[in-house]
Amino acid sequence: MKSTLIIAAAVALTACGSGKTSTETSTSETVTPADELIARMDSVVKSGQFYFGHHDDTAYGHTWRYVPGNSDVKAVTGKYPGLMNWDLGLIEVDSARNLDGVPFEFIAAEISAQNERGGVNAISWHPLNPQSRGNSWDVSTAPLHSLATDSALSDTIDLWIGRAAEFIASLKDSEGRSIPVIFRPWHENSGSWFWWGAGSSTPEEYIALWHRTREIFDSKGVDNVVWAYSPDKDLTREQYFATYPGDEYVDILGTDIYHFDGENGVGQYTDRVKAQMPFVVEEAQKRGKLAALTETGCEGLPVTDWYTRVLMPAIDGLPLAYVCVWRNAIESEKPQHFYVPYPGHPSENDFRKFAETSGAVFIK
Ligand code: BMA
Repeated sequence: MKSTLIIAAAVALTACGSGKTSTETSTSETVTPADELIARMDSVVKSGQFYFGHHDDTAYGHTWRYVPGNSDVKAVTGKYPGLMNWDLGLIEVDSARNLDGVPFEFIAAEISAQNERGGVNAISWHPLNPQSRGNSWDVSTAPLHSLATDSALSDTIDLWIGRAAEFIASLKDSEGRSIPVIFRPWHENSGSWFWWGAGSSTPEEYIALWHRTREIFDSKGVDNVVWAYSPDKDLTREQYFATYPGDEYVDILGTDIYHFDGENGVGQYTDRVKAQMPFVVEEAQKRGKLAALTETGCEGLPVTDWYTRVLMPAIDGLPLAYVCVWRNAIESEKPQHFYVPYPGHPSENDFRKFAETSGAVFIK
């Protein structure tokens, strides 16, 4: 049963699911699972808090893989992150496992578990290059230049987007209800490292890809998606909006900004967040949308008090729906590729202090 409070909050909201604006919303309209998730995040923002997110949180950590209930975040703070991110890379070719080896069945089960505990799920997607069949980072060809004229290519992309849509539509809780998720496709497009990025597409081609994505989801009746747009760092307001799909397509205005260069990079990271997030927040509020720091983190945490000394002041005062850090890869594969401390790491106390004092939402 949906709670009346949530429904009331959802219909009262200025930000409404799937790119709707307040004027298009009426009390007679059905409240979708996406509307409910937006309302839930909006009330967290209004209470001065934000969801703390971690990619692949319960799939693996620094020293373990697929241990039921495990989480590096929980091992250190006693709680799960309020938001978990998952990636659909390789779903497009019907693989049973994603690009980091995580089975899609496992992802679906963990999304359900996170939903049951009252948490939020977000989904990113690193699909193959549909022309070369190399990975997302293969920019040797630029498929978006030919999408409008190459029907074999557009058939492939449509099939791939359709598979992502079907996976998301299939996410159900134990009572068979749709689980709302944030979907953040075609991310970091202002950089040139992905085949959909600035070096491989015009703004018009990029926007057309977003519209195509939405049309395919809509044609399948998918109503459990909260749509997030997330270009990268160092953008002016004008650059940020040059590839913006439009208010009818987006629910969350995000940005991905990472900390590089350890202690030497503290000032640069802070400047980057403070240069971009305030206008993202301002524009989100103006448009009746949510804002988020959709990806961030300091790889390997060489700045051991990064969470309280760098992240907290950088985002202080910004009404964000969530702040998500990237994954803790298993040590034997990528020893320094982790973004939250694991038990025994010198950042443990700092991360606990962050969890207790920053307003970040963690859950039991
Ligand atoms: C990147 C790294 C990669 C990973 C990809 C998708 O930033 O973590 O190792 O394959 O994200 O999760």
